[in-house]
Amino acid sequence: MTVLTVATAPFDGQKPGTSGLRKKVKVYQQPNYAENFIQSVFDVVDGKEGALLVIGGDGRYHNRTVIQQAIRMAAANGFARIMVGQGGILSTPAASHLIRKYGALGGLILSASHNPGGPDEDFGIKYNVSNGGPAPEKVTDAIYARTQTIDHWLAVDTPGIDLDRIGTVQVGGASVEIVDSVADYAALMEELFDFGAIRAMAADGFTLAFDAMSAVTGPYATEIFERRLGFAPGTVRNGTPLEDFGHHHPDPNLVHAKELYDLMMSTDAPDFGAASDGDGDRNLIIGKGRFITPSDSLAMLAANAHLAKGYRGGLKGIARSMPTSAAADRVAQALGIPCFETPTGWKFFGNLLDAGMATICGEESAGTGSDHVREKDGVWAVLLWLAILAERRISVDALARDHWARFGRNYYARHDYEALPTDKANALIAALTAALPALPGQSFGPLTIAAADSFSYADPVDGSLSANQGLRVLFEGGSRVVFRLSGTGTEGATLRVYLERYEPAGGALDEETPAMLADLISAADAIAGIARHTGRTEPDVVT
Ligand code: G16
Repeated sequence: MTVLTVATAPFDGQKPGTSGLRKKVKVYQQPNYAENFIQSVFDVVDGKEGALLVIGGDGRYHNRTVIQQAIRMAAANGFARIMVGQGGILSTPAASHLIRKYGALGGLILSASHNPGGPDEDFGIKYNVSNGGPAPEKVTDAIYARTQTIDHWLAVDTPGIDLDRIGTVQVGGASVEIVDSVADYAALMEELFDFGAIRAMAADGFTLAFDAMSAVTGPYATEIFERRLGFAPGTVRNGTPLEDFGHHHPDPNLVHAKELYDLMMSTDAPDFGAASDGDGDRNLIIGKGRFITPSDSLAMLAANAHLAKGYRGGLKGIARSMPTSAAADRVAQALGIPCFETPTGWKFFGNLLDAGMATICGEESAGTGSDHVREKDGVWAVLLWLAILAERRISVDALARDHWARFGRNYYARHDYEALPTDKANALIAALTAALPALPGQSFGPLTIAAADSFSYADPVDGSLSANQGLRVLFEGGSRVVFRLSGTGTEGATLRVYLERYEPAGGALDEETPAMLADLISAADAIAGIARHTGRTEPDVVT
């Protein structure tokens, strides 16, 4: 075998964000760019000799090119085995499962998640560690440091392999296994959920619409929902992964999954509607005539999880990211289990899951998951909902009303201001950070500020500290506004404003969310000067 040593120069100085390194495809197509990042990963991980590496992606444009190169590089860097999803396809949760099941050292996941794909759109690479979860900050910091000094990368000098043929081939000293992208994941789902009960509900006429958004979950959803659970052919929509996601934005929210939303609000609505994103880790849940916010979904799943086979023993704890609503906290309290509040980013759940301190986790950004893998998991969330409905045999709307009648309701919305000039967004955050100490006691319309701070997190397992994780403004009565800059955008800066108002059980539980949040929305602008700093008077996306 010939190993090429290619001279290179340090990177563009950008730090990988919450989910690896996301950039425009054109950036990734520059000579040495992807190679520099991959070599930097390999340079900082120990134990490559003789180890297994998992590689897969969401099928977006440039996926196959980078996978071929990653295989050559992994072989040259000493990995003995490389496991690749057929056609280069692995959903993020399926990749997490393969890493765990086969004891891999780690995995490269090629995705820019819910961001659009295509020659002018986005690409990304993320490294997951041996527990199957995203690399923790100490690892991403080390990768970043290495990108600043890198001067060469290694690759076996060999043509590309056939990524579509299942089987094992040799690349340099490594054996490369092309595996079925779905089989192991589907088997795990059958362990966690009583497929017979869901199949019986489907046979009784319960209907489902699942929008795979022309992204990675198509093959998973078709196998599980249509073939194994017996939902009608056509249940899975947009089920073929496309390199440009059919020109859509594979983000399962009310803006980008509008067709599904409209269907679910129509008289032809099936009983259950769901969607997942580019790489299959996010989920959108809509019942007939009833949208369930991700924060509520976490709380409702946690309250009912014991009805599903894999969770009969109950939950050890719940974890949610800070901007996620406190709905889950009330469930944890009722169950007598802890609820952890972590910074945004799935990687912060890893230690809690590994330590057995939490069983279910969730984020307002449409992510829900459990200790079955170390990523959020879109198809899993749909299956847990279906398993619960198969036991309770009520509608999504009835389940939601029942939940709010018991726990109260956290009205919730997120306003996104996208593609802002970075300096303006930073100036807004800096000014608000400076103003925080003076906020308590000030009133905005009927709302009075009780407390304001910049969120920091001390990991209860390893004690590591993460500061500046979002600005929180808490009002008397439990309402809240959170301001934070996105870590996943690829164009300028995105300001996220998270709005939450709590109505206790017995209160106004069935009102329209925008009306319930109107005072908070005005207060948020007055407090942060959104229009003044950004010139924007309306958010680009409301979810
Ligand atoms: C990623 C992380 C999520 C996190 C989200 C935040 O999601 O995996 O844990 O909640 O980013 O995004 P932002 O920083 O833009 O608010 P994904 O689905 O893009 O991998």
